[in-house]
Amino acid sequence: MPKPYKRGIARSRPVFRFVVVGDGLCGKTSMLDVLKTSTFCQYYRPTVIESRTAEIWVDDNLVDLVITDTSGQDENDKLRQTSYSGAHVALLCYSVNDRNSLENVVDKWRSELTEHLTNVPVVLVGTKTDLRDEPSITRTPFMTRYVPVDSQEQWTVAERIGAAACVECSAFSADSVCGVFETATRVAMLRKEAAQPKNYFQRLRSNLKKFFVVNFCCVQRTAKYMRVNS
Ligand SMILES: Nc1nc2c(ncn2[C@@H]2O[C@H](COP(=O)(O)OP(=O)(O)OP(=O)(O)O)[C@@H](O)[C@H]2O)c(=O)[nH]1
Ligand SMILES: [Mg+2]
Repeated sequence: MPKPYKRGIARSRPVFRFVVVGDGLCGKTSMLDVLKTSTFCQYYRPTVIESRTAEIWVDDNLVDLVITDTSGQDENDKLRQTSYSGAHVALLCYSVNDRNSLENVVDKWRSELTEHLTNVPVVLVGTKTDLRDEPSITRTPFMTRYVPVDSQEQWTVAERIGAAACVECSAFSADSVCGVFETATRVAMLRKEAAQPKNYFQRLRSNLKKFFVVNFCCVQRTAKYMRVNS
């Protein structure tokens, strides 16, 4: 039988909701697979929409994450737009070996996020960094589309879209995948902290409000239970 204090700890853990967006094939699902199972699959399996959970330690806090993986394909635009509700942070992905996907960060994704997420921080994520030094990409400079994106360009775009942070990873080599989610969690924590009431009276008012809401829910639940069992 589970011990009561375990339930207490589990309940007090912060929970943050992330939504992961970006062009189709840019590597969103692979990044989540590595976070959850530490395995990389080289075969492409298109996503429709999928919700996953994960636990992560950030600055000595164990945090629960609920991550919505979306489809980057245009034909799923309508469906994807239903997944934004309740998100604390948006992870906007592009692939460092595909300039088009970085251009779409500005041309497509920025406006979609602005439309559906008000006041939600965005973390710009460059994926597939293992392909940056791939000879088949770097040896074709005459095809400008295939010159990999460098960190400086990434920061310029991050500033342009007002991103809260900018990170890179490779699902293939598992390099910095956890770092991406640690950064996003820190951004969510900072945002939550900033939204906390600052002075004593604001804190007191907010705590009293929480207290009454919780107790009101308990009373309602007890009344319902008694009605059902009477
Ligand atoms: N070399 C390399 N390949 C990767 C990496 N991440 C993903 N891929 C490959 O890129 C392809 C697409 O990856 P997905 O993670 O399915 O892409 P996605 O962004 O989820 O695509 P949608 O679900 O259509 O939006 C797959 O064949 C992966 O194996 C990476 O870090 N390095
Ligand atoms: Mg996917």
